[in-house]
Amino acid sequence: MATLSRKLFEKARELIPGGVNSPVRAFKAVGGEPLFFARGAGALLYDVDGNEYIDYVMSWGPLIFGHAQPEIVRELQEAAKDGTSFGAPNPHEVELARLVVESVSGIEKVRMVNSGTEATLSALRLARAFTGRELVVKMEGCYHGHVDALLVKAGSGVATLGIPGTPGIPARVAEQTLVLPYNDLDAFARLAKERGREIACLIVEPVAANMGVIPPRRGYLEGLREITAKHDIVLIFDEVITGFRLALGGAQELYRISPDLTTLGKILGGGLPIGAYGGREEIMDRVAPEGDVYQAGTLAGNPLAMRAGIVMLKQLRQPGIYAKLEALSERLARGLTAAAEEAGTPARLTRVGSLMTLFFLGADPTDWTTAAPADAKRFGSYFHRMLERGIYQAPSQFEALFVSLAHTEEQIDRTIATARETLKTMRWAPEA
Ligand code: HOZ
Repeated sequence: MATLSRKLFEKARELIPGGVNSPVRAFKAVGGEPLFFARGAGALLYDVDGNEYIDYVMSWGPLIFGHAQPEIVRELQEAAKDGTSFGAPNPHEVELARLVVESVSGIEKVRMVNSGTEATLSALRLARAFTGRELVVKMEGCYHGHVDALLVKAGSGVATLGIPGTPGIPARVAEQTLVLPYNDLDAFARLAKERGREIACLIVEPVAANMGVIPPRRGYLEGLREITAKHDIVLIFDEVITGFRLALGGAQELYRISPDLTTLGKILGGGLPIGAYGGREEIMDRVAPEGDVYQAGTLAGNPLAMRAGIVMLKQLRQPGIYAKLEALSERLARGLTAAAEEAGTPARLTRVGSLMTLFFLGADPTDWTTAAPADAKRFGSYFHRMLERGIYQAPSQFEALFVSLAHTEEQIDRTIATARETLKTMRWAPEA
């Protein structure tokens, strides 16, 4: 029963557009009403009515050690005693910057901001200033925050809710963005040949995770690196989701590719609002006050987010962390795949590390065109049946499942058993 959630949602709708502060949360794509949560502990979430869920959203990625991790909570309590924001330099910024530069190979200098959206919009401005060019290339179905120039054919909520284009974005801005299919290297090679001299940057999620998880084809990222270098186009990896998740050094470590700029967020802040962009020194030195590209923020580098981030990144350096995450993720992926097979459900599980999506599709998706036909209605009934049985997933077919280090094997096995039971029921009642 979700009595209190229902009451809160009613009230929220009177006060907040759609009752939520970020669209996908409203459950519009799966039907029904969102749950309101009271607290989290480890891999578990508790709603305001006292129901318990195994959580695979994990705040959309930041909580790689689970909810309310004691080390982070302790650090935040200490940090708060010293003041929450100075609007002036503090030593923790330097320490977090050091950890980022040491961890991420493509980053020689880094600037902290407050969200992934801020990071991508700043990276775009910087790339345009650095190259003196205006065009931006992005991939259909990739999501880079709600930046005007990057909402064109975007993933995440835009794909989930089927919003064709957002009013309020001037046509002249949208025209500066060229959109290509993800994983189609030839399309980019052709475009670069024709218009390379006009293109400032190419921004891509190295592993697409906002149209569901779609791994890069072999050679795709290498090809992007080669072609962008040839045409002096700034290559931006949006690692807001993949950063510190797929490896300490993110997707660029996993695939051994050094982009010119990288955007970060999520895990970097240990669960507090944060973003960052960084890259080659030559480019980053154009940022004010060293250079002429303006970008600023009162809460940027605030000690709470910095200190939580430092604790997070230091823990991620411990040996065996990523192997453990991989083992848990592999266990879940294998179990879900088997559950779908047993039930005769046409489904495909895509995965890179601890990011995965169970697509209700007959073939592996490789881009938005092949992901979009996934049976979102079937996903909606799967989602609700899992939820009733205590499993909380993103309320959209086109988002990732996030596995954390707080998930236990027992919780993963319980999730698989629940999926098996759920998918079997769905087989007997196809579209209930
Ligand atoms: N854009 C996020 C999913 N890719 C959703 C953010 C939220 O609702 O918190």
